[in-house]
Amino acid sequence: MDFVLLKERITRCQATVGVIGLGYVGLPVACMFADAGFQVIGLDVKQDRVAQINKGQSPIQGKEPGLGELLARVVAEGRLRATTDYADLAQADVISINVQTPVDKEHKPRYVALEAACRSLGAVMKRGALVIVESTIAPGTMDHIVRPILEETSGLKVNEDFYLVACPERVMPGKLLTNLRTMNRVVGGSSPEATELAIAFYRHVVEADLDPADCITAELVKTAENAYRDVQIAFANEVALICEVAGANVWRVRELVNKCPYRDMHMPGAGVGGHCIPKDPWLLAQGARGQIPLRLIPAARAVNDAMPLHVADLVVDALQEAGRSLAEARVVILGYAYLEDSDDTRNTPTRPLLERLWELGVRPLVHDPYVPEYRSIPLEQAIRGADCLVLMVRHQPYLAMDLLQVRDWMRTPVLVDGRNAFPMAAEQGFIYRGVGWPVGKE
Ligand code: SAJ
Repeated sequence: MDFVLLKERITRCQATVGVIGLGYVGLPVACMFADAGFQVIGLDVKQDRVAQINKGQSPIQGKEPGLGELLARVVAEGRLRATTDYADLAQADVISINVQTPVDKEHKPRYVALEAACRSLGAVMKRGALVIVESTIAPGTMDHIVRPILEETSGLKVNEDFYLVACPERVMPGKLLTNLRTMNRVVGGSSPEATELAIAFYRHVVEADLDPADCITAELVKTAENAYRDVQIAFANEVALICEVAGANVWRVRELVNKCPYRDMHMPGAGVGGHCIPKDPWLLAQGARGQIPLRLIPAARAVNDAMPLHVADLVVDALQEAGRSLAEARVVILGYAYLEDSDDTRNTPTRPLLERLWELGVRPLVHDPYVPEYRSIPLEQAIRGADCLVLMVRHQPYLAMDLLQVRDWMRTPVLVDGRNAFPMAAEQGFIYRGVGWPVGKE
């Protein structure tokens, strides 16, 4: 395997690049390496997505500044082509794998897509290729799953016949291209040569640090950085619950806690959604291989998963004060996406909230300006005649509402605030409940 030749081809952008998985991560990756000057072959199993991309149209909904234009340009220039056929990757020098790695109901990783990608790639991969896994994976996955499958299906041996690297993505919906350029990356190679090749590769698009490591370190960093965030959010949520009964406003408490050096109390809220934070703590936990008792990570997940149910309790409490029975109350949920000004609904906290309210006999109406199935009713029409608004996401159109006008549209002015979006609502005549707000003096 000619390390020098491959490094030369990568450095000069002469390497052929394959990107497996053209979703939220893979598509921006494919576009950015095409834009850097590489010939890129994008592979996805969804024929309609491949067709859309080959027409220069982005299949990604929501606001992704620059992605649509970049995709159209690199496709028009012939630098990016999408395919469903793995045989098209046979000549690829560098292949990046960006497929989803969810966890199941038992919080165990579901590697169906990853294993399928490795098997299909292994069957066609050429000798001397550099394979990079960007998906977030449990510590040990490269060694126990990715490497064995690639070796078995290719007949090649890692570090002798091909290079293997774990380089977990760090992107957020709404900032995909910026994140890929500006966020530091851990480059975890199966050998120092693999790491060196991957750093030369990423140097073409990443302006930030490219930190060399081995595979297991890269797997641990990515899952730990997101488990860190989940634990921090859970701490803020538990302090919010304490504030409600103790009679203080958690937002003032948080402000003053964070004036103390080395504190960074996160934001309490209606729950934790998305494709990263609810999942990655379980991937990290998997790395313990059942050999140590894990208490903090599962507890944090339980605290955060309970927040939408707490919001349901606030709804019940507020309607009781307003004298509206649950059966008759017209409850409107504002926000189905998991994150502000995004259309991404994966693991949205609004779903368990809805399930809980249904159990209680409430039949809420859901509104979300970015999610197709919930944006057909205009906001004013959704609010008119309502007895309770439940703010779950800080979408800009909600923050821009004139609450006095909203109050006049409603039958009963009740506002339950899951994200501290309307701290002045009580002064504006609403029966108000907020996560972390004092429920009322004893
Ligand atoms: N959330 C809170 N309180 C907080 C922060 C977030 O309740 O203090 C909730 C959000 O409402 C949302 C969920 O948690 O429902 C996740 O929010 P997020 O800001 O973490 O956004 P994500 O899911 O897109 O996470 C990504 C991750 N980025 C990468 O994996 C590269 C995460 O590591 C980042 O920290 C996060 O973006 C970010 O910084 O925005």
